[in-house]
Amino acid sequence: MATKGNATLEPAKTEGKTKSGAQAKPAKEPKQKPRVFSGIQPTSIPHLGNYLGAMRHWAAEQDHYDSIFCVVNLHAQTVPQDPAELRQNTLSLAAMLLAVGIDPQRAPIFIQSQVSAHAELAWLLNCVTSLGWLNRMHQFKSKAGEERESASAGLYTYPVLMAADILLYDTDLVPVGDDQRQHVELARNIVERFNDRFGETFVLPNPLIREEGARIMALDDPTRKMSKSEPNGALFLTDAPSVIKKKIARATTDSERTIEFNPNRPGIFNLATIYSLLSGQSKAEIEEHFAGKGYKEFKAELTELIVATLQPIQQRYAELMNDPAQLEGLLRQGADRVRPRAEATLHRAQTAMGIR
Ligand code: ATP
Ligand code: LTN
Repeated sequence: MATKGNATLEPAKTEGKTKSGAQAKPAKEPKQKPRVFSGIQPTSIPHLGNYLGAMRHWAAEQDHYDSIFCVVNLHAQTVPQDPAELRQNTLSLAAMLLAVGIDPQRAPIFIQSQVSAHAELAWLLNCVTSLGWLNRMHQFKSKAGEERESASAGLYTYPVLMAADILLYDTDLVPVGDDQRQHVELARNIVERFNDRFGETFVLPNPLIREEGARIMALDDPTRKMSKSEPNGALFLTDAPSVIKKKIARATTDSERTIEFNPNRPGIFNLATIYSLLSGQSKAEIEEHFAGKGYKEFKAELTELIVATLQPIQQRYAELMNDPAQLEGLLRQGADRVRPRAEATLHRAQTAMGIR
C-alpha cells in the first residue's frame, strides 16, 4: 500500500521492551551525559543550511553532550563520485567541522570508512529491515527521481547504513535538519524489531531537530531547501565576501517592501530567519530595527552579518587546510578513539544473532 506525506513507518514504542528468553547481553556502555552522534556527507563544501541547521549546534553543545561526529564517505558512494575529489572533499569537510568550533578532544571527528564496524553492522541490519520500510523513504524517491531502475542499491539501503552509524555508539540523540527525521524514525523501527527478536541490544535513539534553522531555503528559490546539489541557491561556507554580497543581492524576495517574518512571503522570511539566527535577535527586534527601511538596507546588513560570521571560520579553515598531514592524523586519532565502542556494539549484535 502506498503511503502519503509524512505517514511512514510503524510507530516506535518505548525503550526497553524486549522479548524475554533471549540470551543476556554484555552491558551497554555506562554514560555520564547523553550520547550525541551525527554525520555529514563529504559531497561538496558545506553551505549555510548545513551550518545553521546542524553544524553550529554540534559545536555549541559539545559540553552538554558526549558527542561524536562522522564524515560519512560510505554514504557518498550511493551516487557516482570522482575518487580524487571525494578524498579532497572528505578532508576539507573535516577541516570545516573543526573550523566551526568542534573540539576533537571533547568530540571525536572521524571518517566513516576508517571504522569497518559501520559496514559490517549495516549488513546485519539490512537483514532485519523490511523492504516496505525502505519503499517509504522520501529521500530515495526524490534522489532517484525518474531513474529508479538505474539508481544504486546503496542509495536504496542508505538509511540502514545511517541506522548502523547511530546504533554503534549507543546514541541517545541525533541532531539533524528536518530532512533526516524519517531516517532517524527508521533507525528506531530497526532497534525495536532487533531488540524484540534478539533481546535488548541497541539503545533507542531520538532525533534532535530545532525548529529554527531546521530548513534553510535556497536563495534563488525559497520553496526548495538549500542543498549542496543545487549550487545556484546555496551560500557556501568558503564563499568570499564579494560572492556573498552578490548572492544576497540576487536572493529572491517579493514586490513588497517591509521586513517581516511572514511565512506567506517565503523569500524574505528565509532571509530574515538567517538574520535572526546569526544575530541572535528576536523576530520582534528585527522587525522593529528594519521598520521604515527597505530591502537594500536589509540585504546590506545581512551581508555584513554573514561575512562577519564566516570570516573567522574561513581563516581557521585555511590554516587547517594548510597542513593536511596534521588533519589526517587528527582524523585517524578520532577513528582510533571511537573504534572500540563501535566494535563492542557490533560484537553484542553478532552474539545476539548467533554468529559470534
Ligand atoms: P544534499 O542536499 O546534496 O543531499 P545536504 O546539503 O542535505 O546534501 P548533508 O550532508 O546531507 O547535506 O546534511 C548535513 C546536515 O545538514 C544534516 O543534518 C542535514 O539535515 C542538514 N541540512 C542540510 N540542508 C539543510 C538546510 N537547507 N537547512 C537546514 N539543515 C540542513
Ligand atoms: N544521512 C545524513 C548523513 C548521515 C547521518 C548519519 C546523520 C549519515 N549517517 C548518522 C546523522 C546520523 C544526511 O544525508 N544528512
